[in-house]
Amino acid sequence: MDDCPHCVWSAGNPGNNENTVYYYQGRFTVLDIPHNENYARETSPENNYLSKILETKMADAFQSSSIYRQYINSQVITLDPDNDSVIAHIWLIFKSPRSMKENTRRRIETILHQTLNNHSGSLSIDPTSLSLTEISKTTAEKIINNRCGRRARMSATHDRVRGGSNAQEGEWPWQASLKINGRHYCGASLIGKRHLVTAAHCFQKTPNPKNYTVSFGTLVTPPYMQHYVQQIIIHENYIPGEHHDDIAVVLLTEEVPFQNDVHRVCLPEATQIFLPGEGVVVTGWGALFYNGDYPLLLQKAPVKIIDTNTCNSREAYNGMVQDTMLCAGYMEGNIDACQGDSGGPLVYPNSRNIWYLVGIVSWGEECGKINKPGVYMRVTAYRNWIASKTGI
Ligand code: 4AZ
Repeated sequence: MDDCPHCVWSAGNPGNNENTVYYYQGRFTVLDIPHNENYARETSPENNYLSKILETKMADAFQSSSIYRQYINSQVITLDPDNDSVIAHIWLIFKSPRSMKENTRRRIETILHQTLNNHSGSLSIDPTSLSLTEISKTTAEKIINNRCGRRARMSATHDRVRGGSNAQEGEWPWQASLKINGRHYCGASLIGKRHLVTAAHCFQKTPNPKNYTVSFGTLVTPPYMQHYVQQIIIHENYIPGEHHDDIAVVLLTEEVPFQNDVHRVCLPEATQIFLPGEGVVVTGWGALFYNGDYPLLLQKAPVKIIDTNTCNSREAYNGMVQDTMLCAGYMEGNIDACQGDSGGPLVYPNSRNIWYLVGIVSWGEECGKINKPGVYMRVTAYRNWIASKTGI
């Protein structure tokens, strides 16, 4: 795990052929939790809080156990509120030599049993409720790829957008390329099986859905998993040439089959707060410099959320940044979104490494200039609008 800090999981140790990777699905009941339907919602604070505690407990237990070398990952997948308890559905990955498989499995059960039976924390768990089933790799991947904001498999080697670097396959599986007549025109983010969010100004050239296609993956051409557009929904208050309400939803003609390198990002709840200084990432196939070349490979750039007052200072945007917008980048410039990144995602990884869409690339004065960071539509401000148009 240490060589892969950003991985949801990494399969095995290359060069060690003896190990086989095994996947398990499990569940147990957390007792004495006042009934609250919010636990069921994958992005609720309640779900996230309880999942984080359980994930930390499990990771600590496995990492300090005799099978710590076999342990790859453990996650809470869903929470299911049930009277005065919550059923936690979990997902585990271990590696072990085939001959040790049954032994490892018994150890996993024993460790989980002991961990869950230990009342040292504030949570009490019914140890008799524990069940564990081996599942196939395909099933395991399907489970992860149906959740929002998770990465299935990727070796997050740390190797544009301006000032960025090449993205790895599967690193930003929600990133889409919106093309006009087959040419990359804007970025977009997959938020559901048929829905994307992007910037309203991406449709200024032509509002006809037939002129657009959508593709995924890291290479912008040739298009990977090409999809067609059924409907474009532009924010009612968007005015071409102005910056406010620069958001649109795209409905595809068909569902996108989720897989390791193509699946949806999480939408934050309307009340979620992202603080200045928080580390976020902008991705896209936009220009590497203002009026510069375009890359073939998706680029990623680490940026920071900038306080709106700072961003509205006289040297910066002098009051043009509204509270439905968010600045991200650096006041000293250099790393930034650029032309062709518009509509694309600005994402934030929470403490469980689940990725949330916090911004949509919208505008800025050129790219990477001092005191002119990128300006994004603030997704929390449009969360209810997105729900009203998509049901998501
Ligand atoms: C554009 O023209 C554009 N530096 C997008 C983002 C930024 C500047 C320009 C932010 O699409």
